[in-house]
Formats: sequence, structure tokens, C-alpha cells
Amino acid sequence: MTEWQPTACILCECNCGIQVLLGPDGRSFEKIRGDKLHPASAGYTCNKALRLDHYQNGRTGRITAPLRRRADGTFEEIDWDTAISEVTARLLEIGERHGGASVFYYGGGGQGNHLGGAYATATMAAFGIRYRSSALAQEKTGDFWVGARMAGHPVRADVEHAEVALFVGKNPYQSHGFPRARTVLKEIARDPARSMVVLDPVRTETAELADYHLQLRPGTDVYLLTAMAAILVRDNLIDTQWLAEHADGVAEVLAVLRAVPIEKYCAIADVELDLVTAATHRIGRAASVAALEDLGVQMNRYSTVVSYVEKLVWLLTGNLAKPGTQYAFTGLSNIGFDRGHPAGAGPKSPVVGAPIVSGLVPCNVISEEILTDHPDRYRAMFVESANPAHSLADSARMRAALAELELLVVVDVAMTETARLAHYVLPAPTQFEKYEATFFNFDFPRNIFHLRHPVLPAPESVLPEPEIHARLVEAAGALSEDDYAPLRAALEQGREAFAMAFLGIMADRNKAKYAPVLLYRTLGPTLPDDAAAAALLWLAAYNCVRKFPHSVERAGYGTGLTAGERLFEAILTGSHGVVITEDDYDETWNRLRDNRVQLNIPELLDVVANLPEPLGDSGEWPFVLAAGERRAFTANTIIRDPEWRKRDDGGALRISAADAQRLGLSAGDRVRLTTGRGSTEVSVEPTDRMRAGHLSLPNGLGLTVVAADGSAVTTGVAPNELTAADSRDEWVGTPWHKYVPARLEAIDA
Ligand SMILES: Nc1nc2c(c(=O)[nH]1)N[C@H]1C(S)=C(S)[C@@H](COP(=O)(O)OP(=O)(O)OC[C@H]3O[C@@H](n4cnc5c(=O)[nH]c(N)nc54)[C@H](O)[C@@H]3O)O[C@H]1N2
Ligand SMILES: Nc1nc2c(c(=O)[nH]1)N[C@H]1C(S)=C(S)[C@@H](COP(=O)(O)OP(=O)(O)OC[C@H]3O[C@@H](n4cnc5c(=O)[nH]c(N)nc54)[C@H](O)[C@@H]3O)O[C@H]1N2
Ligand code: SF4
Ligand SMILES: [Mo]
Repeated sequence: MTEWQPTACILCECNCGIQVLLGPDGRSFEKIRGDKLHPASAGYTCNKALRLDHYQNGRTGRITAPLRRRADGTFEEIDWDTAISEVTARLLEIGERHGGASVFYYGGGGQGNHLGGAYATATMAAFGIRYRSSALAQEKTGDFWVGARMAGHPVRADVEHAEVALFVGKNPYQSHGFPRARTVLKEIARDPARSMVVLDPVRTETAELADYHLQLRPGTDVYLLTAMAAILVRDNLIDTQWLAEHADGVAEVLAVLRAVPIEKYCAIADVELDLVTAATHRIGRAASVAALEDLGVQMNRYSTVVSYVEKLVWLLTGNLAKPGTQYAFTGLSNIGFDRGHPAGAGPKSPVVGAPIVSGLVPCNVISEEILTDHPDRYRAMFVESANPAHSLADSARMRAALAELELLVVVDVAMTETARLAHYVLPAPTQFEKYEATFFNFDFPRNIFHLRHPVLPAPESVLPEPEIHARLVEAAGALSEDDYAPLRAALEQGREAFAMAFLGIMADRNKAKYAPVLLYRTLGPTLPDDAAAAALLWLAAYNCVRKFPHSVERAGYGTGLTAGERLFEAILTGSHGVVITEDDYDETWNRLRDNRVQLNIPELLDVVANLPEPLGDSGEWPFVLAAGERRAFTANTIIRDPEWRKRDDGGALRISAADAQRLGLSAGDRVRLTTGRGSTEVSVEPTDRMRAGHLSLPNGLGLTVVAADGSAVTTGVAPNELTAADSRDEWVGTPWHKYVPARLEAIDA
């Protein structure tokens, strides 16, 4: 292989298109460059994409054969038939004793691999698995729930075209979250007609580019945003006519905001009133405002309430369904959708009774739902492409919970912190050795989809996730050749006959649950270049046409059944990614519930109306620790090889220069960092970017990999050794990882 091959970076949700040139060994990534033909990233990458060889070929603890844990805790290699039949037998047996709902599914994809996980719904059906979760339920479910209540459809921010970009607890310079983020941020900074407003206690790379950096006290966003919304009302900067036309509940919200003690709230947040007023006026005067909130508030005090007030700021100013504002997206998945039940009314988890939002049990109750003698506790877990022993709150408790399970099955590429605790580890090809795709595509007005083709062959003894799911479903007896035969016969007469036969099967609800595997086993083998894993996208394309006929038509795929086929063909063959839909901005209204927005969420408005005085500084815990910051060389736990980092290789604890001086600490000094849940040693990095009293640890460190000499090496601190499961949002259970009370002691060298 001496050709540049198109694929994508897998280190954040943007999945920028890249091209890879393999070395003479046919395995090493000799060169990587941005793919100019990719319709969203257009050649852009950040610094991280160039280090992907460390994911593919680095010292990662790659697993290349199914593993079974022995009684003494060591692992032995087994063949796939044994693995599938034993896992199936044990899942069925646990299901017989306790019901399928006692088996919990976690994960389904990281930042770039959602194709395999999409087949898991068939496995869930085959074993009667009812409850599931993923990382989204420790970050985005509050946002999803509020969005569902206010609009009935999730929305995204059109930062690229905004006159004013508002970032709340989000550092897109490092974390991205929209295409070509660094370029777009610099464009806004350079343009005198546009502005950037950032709420962040840290002077981040993004804040540095901002016109208004509101460097607030950690955890006080609810006060600051409420004050900003109140300033908009007081100074007549709300779009009264737009609200009259498009919104309900305006009077109730205005009544609350008129009573807000603006000056006091700015003082609580510790930001100059003049600066808050100026930034708010800038938002109020702008023709368009795009707002992006993220983990700085979603994993912090009042998380869901903050998501609500943040939306009030841009809704009161009429920033929806216009260029440069927010839009309701199209796409191939239902990520972000929720029914928006009033608090307490929706589905609940079986043990704790925690609210299930977007079908996901809150991550922070999972250990609680295992470590109990409640009859409905989870007894087994199926983990796919996730590392919950590392990424969920309170790792020690999570490890205890995983150890309590009768069965833990992990599908991964590497021997992770979670895999080490499993009874069975099922190895998958890496994301460059198989067909893969992300469903995190929410671009607008043209949305894209990128089916990535394999760049290099997989080792003999690993199986792609769709094949693992198909084998499990068949071993459970849920599907057999009898189910495939009529579909295969229809296929011989062409896709149209196949579509008809398939729709017939979909009418049977018991069979419809197995749609992914039915497609994989029938349509799959007929697809060119071994693209069986893409079979599921055939149905996704048809559904996209059904849901967004005009958007698909505008993108050039025509109408009706043939549009579904054309869209699927384009996805299948467009190895650089393709445009799947094209929208008008006001299309957003057709997607919202009743074509309107609801400003009043009574439960949350009540909190806004009655915000208490925050508690004073506690003597025992003088610091607030943000546990899990995105930095230049962090990428969740996707790259395990510590050598991928060019800087900050130990993952230093950042501390304000003032605190460091007071404590006599200089760069590289070791300290003991203690929270209510744990204590660890770490090196410090004093910086004038941070406020006094604030500390920050990077995300994704503390991984243990085996070194060349066979010894295990752990790099940096695993943030969740320090976090608590019960420090979480009242409404949706998301964790408060960015607000961990902490203390520090210098360690004498
Ligand atoms: N480099 C890199 N990029 C990534 C990832 C990665 O691991 N590494 N992970 C990806 C994933 S999974 C996600 S979800 C996104 C997350 O992306 P972000 O949410 O942007 O990332 P974080 O750094 O966790 O948090 C954002 C900001 O919140 C600020 N913050 C802390 N406390 C507060 C507070 O009290 N109030 C406010 N207003 N801000 C506060 C922090 O200073 C930080 O700058 O990043 C994605 N991109
Ligand atoms: N304290 C604290 N905790 C946090 C956060 C924080 O800010 N602070 N952030 C949270 C957030 S926003 C997120 S998104 C989560 C992320 O945490 P997780 O959802 O647990 O996911 P990742 O760390 O992305 O790990 C992805 C896994 O997929 C595996 N993998 C890679 N490629 C493949 C493949 O092709 N197939 C399979 N089967 N596996 C593969 C990797 O080896 C890895 O084990 O962490 C959360 N945890
Ligand atoms: S880390 Fe994200 S922004 Fe950077 S190249 Fe990869 S996908 Fe693109
Ligand atoms: Mo995330």
C-alpha cells in the first residue's frame, strides 16, 4: 500500500477526515494529513490527529484473542466458538434466574465508533436486556432533557456563522465540538464585527481569544447566567415580537427575571458588574448568537438548571432558526432525543428509581444499582467500547461493583482498566481495521455522514462488533437461517423486492428488534469490498428519507424509495464522507413540538426564582478541583500509550500562581491531593491562568499499560479515584466532576 487512504481521526466527536500513508511494513502510519475532500473538516486537523499511530501501533495492551478469566484472576486465550457459547449460556442462565433486565449494557462507541454499537440493540433484544447507559448520561442528559422540555427536539449551535459566540464551560480550542474549531475561533477573534463571550474560571486558550471573558468563581454559573438573563429583561434587550410569535410561558419567566438581584449575583460569581453588563448588551444587540455549553457547567453545581438558564439567554433574544444561531438537525440516529417527561414522571432505573433520560440510566447510580441486595439489582454487565472502571465517578466503588457481578463481558481493542476485571474479553479490530462511522454528525445546513473504509487488515483472531453481535443473537436462538432465507431470496430479485420483504418483517415487532443483524446477515454479504458492517446504514438511509424527505431531496437524492437507495449508495461509496441532507434555517420550526418553544419549565424556573446564598468556603476543603480537563494531549482513554503526549506527559495538577506562591510550590513539585473519596500524589504546574482556590487535573490519565520490560506503568492520576458517585445533579443524575472539594499538602522531597 503506497497510496494515501481516506479515514478519520477518532479522538473527538468531530472525526475530522484524514488521509493515512502506511509505511513499508503495511502497518505503521508513516504519514497523516488532513483530508481536503472531507465535506465537514475540509483538510483541518488539530495537533492530535498526527499522533494516531500510537492508537494503532503504540504500546496499548492490544488484545488479539478472546480471553477468559481463570479463578486465580489471570486470563487464558480461548477460541471464538467457546467464547460465544459460554457468554451466551451464562447470559441466558442469569436471565432465567433474574430476568434479562438484570443484565446491563454499557457503552456502544467512543468518539468515532458507533457503527458496531448500533448492532447491540439486537443483542439486547435476544437476551431481554432492558437497561443501558453510556458516557452521554454523565454529561449531556441534562441538556437533552431541558431541550426536550423546551423544544421537543435537540438543537445545536451554528458557531461558524454567528455574530456572537457564547461559550459556557467549554474550551473549544482544545476540545473542539464543532468543525474546524481553532480556525473558526480565530476568525471570530480577528473580525471586529463579531465577538466571543466566554464563561470560564480558567483563562483558557478560548478565553484568551474572547472579547468578554467572564472569569467567574467555579460553580457559580447559575447566578451569573441568571443575572445576564435579568439584564436582558431590565434593559429591554429581549425580542418581544419574536417571543410573542414563537414562545409560550414568557410572562412567567419575565416575572421571575425582573426580581433577580443582579448586582448580588454578579458579586457571588465574582465578576465585575460592568463587564457582565457589557457582555450581556453585546449578546442582546447581536443579529445572531450561537451558544455552546459543555462539561464546565454540565458536570457542575446546578447543572440542569444552568442548561435551562443558558437556553433562556438565547431564546429571550430570539436566537433560533436563523443563520448563526441554533438549529434542529437532521441525521441518521436519534442521539439527543428524549420524551421530556416532567420531573418524576418518566421511566426510572430499577433499584434507585433514577430518571432515565434519552433511554440512559444515569452513570452515577450504576454502582448503587449493583452494590445492594435489592432483588432487581444488575447481576451482569456487557460493556462495549467504554472504560467505566476508569471513566465513571468513584473508581474504587465502581471496581467493587464490577467485582460483585456474576458476569462481566467486555468488547474492546485493548486490555483496559475495565477489561482487567472482566470474565470474558472479546477483541475487536481497531477503528482503522474495519468499516466504522460516527453518529455524532449534526452539521447544518448541510449535514454529512462518513462511512470509513478499513485502512489496513485486522489480525486473524479478532472479530468486528457486528459479527460478535450476530453470533450472540444466533447462539441465543433469536435468529436462524429460516429468518434469513426469505430476505436472501428477495435480494436475488433486487433491492426493491428486498425493501418490500424487509418492510414486511419490520411489521412484526418481535422480529423488528433484530433488524441490524437481519440486515448484516442478508444484505451485508452482498455489499462490495466486504462492507457487511454497513448493512445497517441501508435502513438508516431509508429512515432518514422518511423523517427528512425535503432535506434529502435538496441534497440531490430525489424522493421516495429510490431516494433511500441513492442515499445508501452514496454513503457506501463516498469514502471521504458525503453530504446527506441540506436544510433551510427555518426548517427548524417544523421539527419542534407544536412549532414553538416553551420558556417555562416550572420545576426549574422555581429553582431560578429561589436561588439560595451559596455556602461559604469550607475550611476543611479550601480548593475546588475540576477533575478531568481537556488539554492538548488528552483524548479520553482512547490512546493508552503514554508516549503519544508531546507535552504535559505526567498530566500535571494546575494551580493558580498565587496559591502556589503561598504554599511555596514551584513547577514539578509533588503534592498530596485529597478529596472526600481519595488521596493521591501529583506534580503541580503553577499558572496565572487559574483563579486562586481552583485546581485542575487532566482527563483520561492514570492508565496502566505494560512496558517493554513487562512491568506495568501508570502515568498520571486517574481523576475518578477522587470523585464521588453521590455528588450529582438532582434532576438527571449527571456527576459534578468539575466541582470536587479538595485540599493540598506539599510533600517534602
Ligand atoms: N483534547 C481533547 N478534546 C476532547 C476530549 C479529550 O479528552 N481531549 N474529549 C471530548 C469529549 S468526550 C467531550 S465531552 C468534550 C468536552 O469538552 P469541554 O467541556 O470543552 O472540556 P473540559 O475541559 O472538560 O471543560 C471545559 C471547560 O470548563 C471549565 N470549567 C471548570 N469549572 C467551571 C465552572 O465552574 N464554570 C464554567 N463556566 N466553566 C468551568 C474548564 O476550565 C474548561 O475550560 O471534549 C471532547 N474533546
Ligand atoms: N472525572 C471525570 N470523568 C469523566 C470525564 C471528566 O471530564 N471528568 N469525562 C466523561 C466523558 S464526557 C466521557 S465521554 C467519558 C469517556 O469515557 P468512556 O465512555 O469510558 O470512553 P473512552 O475513554 O473514550 O474509552 C473508549 C474505549 O473504547 C476502546 N476502543 C477504541 N476503539 C475501539 C473499537 O474500535 N472497538 C471497541 N470495542 N473498543 C474500542 C478503547 O480502548 C477504550 O477502552 O469519560 C467521562 N469521565
Ligand atoms: S482530535 Fe478532534 S478536532 Fe482534532 S483532529 Fe481529531 S477529530 Fe479533529
Ligand atoms: Mo464526553
